[in-house]
Order: sequence, then C-alpha cells, then structure tokens
Amino acid sequence: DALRIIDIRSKKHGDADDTTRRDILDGLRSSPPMLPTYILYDAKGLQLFDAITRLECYYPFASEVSILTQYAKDLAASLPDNSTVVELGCGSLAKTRLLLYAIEGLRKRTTYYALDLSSSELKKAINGLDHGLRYVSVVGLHGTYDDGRKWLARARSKSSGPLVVLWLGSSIGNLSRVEAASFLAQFVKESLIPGDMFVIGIDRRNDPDIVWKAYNDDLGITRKFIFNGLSHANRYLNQVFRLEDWEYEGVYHKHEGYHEAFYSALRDVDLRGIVGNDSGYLPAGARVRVEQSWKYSPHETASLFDGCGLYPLRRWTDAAGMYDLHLVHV
Ligand code: AVI
Repeated sequence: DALRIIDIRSKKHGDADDTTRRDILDGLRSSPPMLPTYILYDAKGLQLFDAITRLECYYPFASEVSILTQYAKDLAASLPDNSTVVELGCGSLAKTRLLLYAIEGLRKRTTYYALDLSSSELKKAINGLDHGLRYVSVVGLHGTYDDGRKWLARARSKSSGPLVVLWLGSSIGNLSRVEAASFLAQFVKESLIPGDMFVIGIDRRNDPDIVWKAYNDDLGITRKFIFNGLSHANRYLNQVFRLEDWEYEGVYHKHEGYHEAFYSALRDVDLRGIVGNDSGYLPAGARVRVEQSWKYSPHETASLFDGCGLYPLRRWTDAAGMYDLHLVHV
C-alpha cells in the first residue's frame, strides 16, 4: 500500500509562517511574556521529545506504555467495530502501535488516522509500522489540532460510523484546566455525535519531587528540547534570541498541580527592536514561559469530563497508580 498522508492544514505554508511569527510576537508582548508551546514541536523537537520518552525519569510515558502493554487488548475490545480512530499528535507511534496490533489481533476493521505537525516525522512514524496490518488501515494527517478538529467535523458530516479520538501522553496537560475543558467541549459540540468516544491519557498529581525530576533530567535532554524551541522561534525572528543569554528553568507548582517550563534571562535582553514596545526589554532574571504541564487528581478528572458532556466508560491505571487511560463517550 502506498503511504497516504493528507495535508489538512487550513493555511498555505506562507500564511502559517506569518501566524507563527505573530503568535511569537503576541506572546512576547503579553504579560507575563511567553512563547507558544507548539514552537517546541518542529521535526527536531519531535525527535528530542522522543528522546525524553526514553528517559527513566519521564514516568508519564513509561506509565502509559505499561498500561497499553497490559491492557491494549481490553481497550481494543471496548472499541466499536468499523470505527474510525483519529489520534491527536501521534508522535513516533511507539505507544499507539500496541493498540493498533491489539485491534488487528481482534480482527476489527478500523481506519486509523495519525495526526501530527511534521510531515517528515509522520512519514517516518508510519513507515516504521511493520507490515501485517490487514484489518487496520493507516492514514497520516498533516496539520494542527485545530485542523484536525475541523477535518473531523467535515468527516463526521459525511459518515455516521463510530468515531474514536485518541489523545495520549497527557498532552491535555499542556492546556490550562479551562482551555482543556473548552477544547474537549468544542470537540464534543462540533465533531462528535452520541456514542463517539475519546481515549485520553492523563497524568495524576504525583509526588512533587518525582514530577519535577520528570521535567529536569540529569542528562539535560529536556533542556535541549526546550532550547530547540528558541532556535525554532529564531527562524521566524531573524535570529534575535542569543541562546547564550538564556537558561532553562523548570518549576512545579504543587498547589495548583502544574509544571512550568521557562526561558530565564541570564543577562538583560533587549528585544524592543523586534517586539516594538517596552515589553521587549527583558531584564536579567526575567522569565519567558513556553510550556505548562497540568496534572489531574481523580476528582479533577471527573469534573473535567462531567463539565464537557463526556461519560466515563472504563479506566485503566498503571501498577504504581500514577497515570490513567480513560475511555469516555459522548
Ligand atoms: C507532550 N507533553 C504532554 C509533554 C509534557 O509532559 O508536558 C511534553 C514535555 N515537556 C517536557 N517534557 C515533556
């Protein structure tokens, strides 16, 4: 079978570049200053994130893998026949393959759509699935979450077969609690119909030291991953960031339950020329936020689902009780 990758990006490439540049500048003008989290995910960023997932300290990945290793068959059995499965941010497919082969083992006809931001990484990931998938057909979708949601709404209007949205890796944590709820609610409203399902991996509010270490590894891989975001941003801003002016800083806010990743200025940094106003002046010690990783207590998860019209069907948890995979339906 020829590799199928559909470009679903709503904007032509040049427009997307303009949007990125505008998002970066808007972020730097806001108070406190920030960079858009998606700046972390160019092709190099996806590779570095993949390296993070191989770190022992980055437990969310290992926890989710252990859940899928143990329960993929159970999850596959809970999915409807002839379903369309769409994964938001499929990454390297290292985890998803466990589910795909479980579905194949049960001989359930399924079309699996893998959505991600980098078409080169998408190609690699799909090519890396060895053959032997006869019941599961695999299609790549090149675009953002938003492109994916819109594409899904269009696909939904053409077919009424069961739809399953897969959102693994606790990626929901990269949205604030309010954003996460409205993202899910919008999905439910625009792209799903009663009976459709969501499979969502969510990291719990674990021991603060363990969470902090997950984002501050001794090998400095996370640091490299975060710094790559600055290099990526530089491609849109004529290289205004000098990497040697910045350091990575990770903070876990244990009361609120989120980890925050910053670029922290090692000396006064003057970006007024490109930012266009005084907010471009960042004195030594100033922080530019690039990522938040929110964690959920069981109660917070329950009210999240409740608030957006999603009903829990099943939940699978790792042996250490640190992470859950939720199957919910509309
Ligand atoms: C993809 N996302 C859920 C990861 C997280 O845990 O927030 C990205 C990451 N950032 C640093 N390490 C991993």
